[in-house]
Amino acid sequence: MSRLPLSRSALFFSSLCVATLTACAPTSTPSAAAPKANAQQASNDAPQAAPSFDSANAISLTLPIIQADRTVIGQLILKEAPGGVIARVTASEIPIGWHGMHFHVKADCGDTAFKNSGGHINPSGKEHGLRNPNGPDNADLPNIYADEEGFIDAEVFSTRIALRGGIPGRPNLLDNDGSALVIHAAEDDQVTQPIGGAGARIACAAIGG
Ligand SMILES: [Cu+2]
Repeated sequence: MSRLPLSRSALFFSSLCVATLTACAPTSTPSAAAPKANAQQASNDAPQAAPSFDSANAISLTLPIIQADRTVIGQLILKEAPGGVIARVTASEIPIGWHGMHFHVKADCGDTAFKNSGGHINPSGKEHGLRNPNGPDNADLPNIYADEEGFIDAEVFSTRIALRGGIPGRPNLLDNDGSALVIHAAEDDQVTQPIGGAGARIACAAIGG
């Protein structure tokens, strides 16, 4: 399937911002505003479902993904599910190949190296890596792949985080300082500490905060 050239893709994203008032800003279902009080609680409890999950009032967020030069190169959609969070990533201008991706502790994509987003969300204190017998940490996610034209279309699911507070074993992405989805330059080997050798941070989406 042929893909849009990068310039048209960029136009698509900017058009999306105009066409839908919510496409380029954090949005949430007002009645499902995430409680702040129990955010980022440390717990070794097994991941659990949100109590009395109400799909009609489930939180859904649409957020811009930016690269180092501040341009918007894609979109992150987060959807609350009874047992975790679904994350859909669409992006362009990503170097071909596999890339590590994690949830970092702060909704701050303000510096070009995206270091302001901090380290991994990890109140569980587990080691990094989906293939690590002493892991994974709360931030860990599968790798995503950018095709030969630099496009990513991926959807992943994590049972180790949440979009509201108060769920044992699942820290809230929407706590007081929010969080960030960070895409790295290289593949995450899912074993090596602390980030699987995934290298520099090349794209970032601020979540809440
Ligand atoms: Cu990371």
